[in-house]
Amino acid sequence: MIRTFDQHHIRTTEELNGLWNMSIGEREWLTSVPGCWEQILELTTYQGSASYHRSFHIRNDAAAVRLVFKGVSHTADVYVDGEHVGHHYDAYIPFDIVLPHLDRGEHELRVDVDNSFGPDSALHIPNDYYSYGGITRGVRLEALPEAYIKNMRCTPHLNDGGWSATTEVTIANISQENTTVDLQISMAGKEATYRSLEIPGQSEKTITWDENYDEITSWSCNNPQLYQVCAQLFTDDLADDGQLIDDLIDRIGFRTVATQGRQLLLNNEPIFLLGLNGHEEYGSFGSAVPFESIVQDIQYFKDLGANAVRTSHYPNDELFLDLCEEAGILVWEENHARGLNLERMSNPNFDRQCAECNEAMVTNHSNHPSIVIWGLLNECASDTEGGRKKYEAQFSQIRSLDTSRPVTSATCQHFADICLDLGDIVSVNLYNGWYESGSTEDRLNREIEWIDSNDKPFDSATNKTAGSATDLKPIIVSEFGASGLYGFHDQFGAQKWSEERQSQILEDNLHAYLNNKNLTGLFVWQFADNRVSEEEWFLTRPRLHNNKGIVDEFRRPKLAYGTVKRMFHEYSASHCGL
Ligand code: ADA
Repeated sequence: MIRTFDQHHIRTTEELNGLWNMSIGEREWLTSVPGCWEQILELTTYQGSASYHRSFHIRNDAAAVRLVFKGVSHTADVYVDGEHVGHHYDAYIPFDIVLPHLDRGEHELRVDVDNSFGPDSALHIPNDYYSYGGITRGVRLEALPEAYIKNMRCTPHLNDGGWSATTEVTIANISQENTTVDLQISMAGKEATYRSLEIPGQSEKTITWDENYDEITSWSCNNPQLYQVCAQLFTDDLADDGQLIDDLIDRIGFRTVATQGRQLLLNNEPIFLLGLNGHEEYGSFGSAVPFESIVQDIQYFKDLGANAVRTSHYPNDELFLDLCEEAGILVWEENHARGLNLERMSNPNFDRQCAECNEAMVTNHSNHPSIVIWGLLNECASDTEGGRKKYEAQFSQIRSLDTSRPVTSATCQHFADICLDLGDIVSVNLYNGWYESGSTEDRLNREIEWIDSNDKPFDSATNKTAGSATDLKPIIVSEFGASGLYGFHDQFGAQKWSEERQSQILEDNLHAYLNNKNLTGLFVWQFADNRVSEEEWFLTRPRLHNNKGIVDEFRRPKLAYGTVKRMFHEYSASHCGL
């Protein structure tokens, strides 16, 4: 499955998920796509390259064929009938390849996949999560007509209590010849028709439809109402029996998100984020999380009383986003970068690989109503001038692609960060009780005081923040937590790594944060334990896992699960209606 709903009723599509052949040198395996090679027992620690192959069948004449890869970890080289047709880096963003006409009949598809670390890879490095190997998300084959709907983007607006939306549809003409088409777009009982659109050969045209909508039910956490938006393309004689040649269906929710002072506003109402951080990973399936497990995770989030999730530290598969918006879970979606110091950020590929990730994340996911915050560059060098330049560039890139959501970055550069003025929200990762000791309330208050006096424009001449005081910004504790090894109990609750101690630390942190009027939200680090790289991490990560999950990697709840659940529910009950 690629999405939880059909995106096409007219365009012929076929999922290439299922059994593929995989080989490393002379060795061959039958394996699943989506999948990670770490699920094969003898390959659980293999890092390197592997070749995936299968055949596919073209049944009808089509002008072109599009191959959609939702995620290959982490570098892919794609071959069709032996010819190299595409190269892609970064496990966490989708890519597609449009191939001009392929004859009817069988064709060979081969994907060479590599998950090794090296200078070419600025973002996949030894880290506190694992860069698995394989075709880890779904693959789809699509038959395209000469003119096809390449993209559709829909942004809702709320003005004086009424809803409107701007829908942009991009049509691509892949033939050499000019073509003329008709386009029909429909949503929530409204429809617009554009006739005789001329599209020169090898070019694209974007149509913008602004429309007001009545009787709309807003998308919210308690009532996550979704609407289908459908674009249909016809040959240029719609009035006179035009042929339907292509379509694209997506789903949106009518909701707005904004910040005002300390508040985050959803549909103009303040909302407090009771959130969880999560890696895209499940036990022995690695980053190829089975659909059943994603559904179960969402059920856990609801059971916990959480209303938000942060996709730390990279964009997630759309199946996860689809399910979040069906369940009314808000998403902070983050670009791919974790803990990169200035030296890492100076890798010659860093800027380009980040820019590609940002662009793919925002352009592919902007229709998802669940996404309410874009995040970038978790815990990178925001305490250096060199780092600041890169933060500036990435904040501005994301804002140039989408102005409808606040942008933030989670920092660990306590009392030293020089980028706090750049984001719409200030987000801090605080590990009081685990890496630091002392009173959590005092620690938080010191941090807030410092943030409020330092989230002003930075002046590189004086190396200080400058300018007059601006409005206060929302502050989120984007990570807090403690490790607890599943099944390790200390009845006195004193020892670190025990489930009891983990639960106590979370209780103490939650108590401080849920009672602090200056916070706009919090995200527990983390929902589930995740595997980490052996290089650089084995000394501090027992079982080679980050064990701060409130469930383990197989979703078995630890004591902390009950604590978080109780405190989230108590908070919601006491703030009901606020
Ligand atoms: C950081 C980081 C997380 C994780 C966490 C921890 O804040 O953002 O990815 O590594 O620390 O467990 O120490």
